[in-house]
Amino acid sequence: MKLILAIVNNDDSQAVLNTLTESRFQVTKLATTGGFLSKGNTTLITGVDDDKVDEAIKLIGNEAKKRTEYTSAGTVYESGGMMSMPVEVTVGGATVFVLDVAQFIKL
Ligand code: 2BA
Repeated sequence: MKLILAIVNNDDSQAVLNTLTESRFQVTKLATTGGFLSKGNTTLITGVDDDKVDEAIKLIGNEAKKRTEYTSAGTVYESGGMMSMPVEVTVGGATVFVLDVAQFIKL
């Protein structure tokens, strides 16, 4: 058995949770914070049989793809006024750890 820890963007977490549970994976969702940006993210914990690891990772990747979005965070001074400039940002993606499970016990 393996334990998968998947750290995903908050915006993707519900879709990842849904696809995993629809495929009968059992999942625990933790509200976490990235150490570098100090922004909220979501860590999903799922215990899976060894032969299901690839399927789980594929499902996570399908719903937490890296993609480009535009935000109006930047402003420039132009033609006598402040103009909002679209800034390209990469969002999504997943950081996935796969750990060996020594014991799995439900009491
Ligand atoms: P990612 O590498 O995609 O990481 C996204 C989030 O995944 C991280 O959020 C952190 O919560 C988790 N994570 C990634 N690698 C990890 C690891 N080896 N162990 C434990 N947790 C891990 P943040 O820490 O807020 O980082 C956000 C993004 O900032 C990272 O995206 C990376 O592109 C960049 N970054 C992180 N640490 C950096 C550093 N020391 N120097 C430069 N850039 C950094």
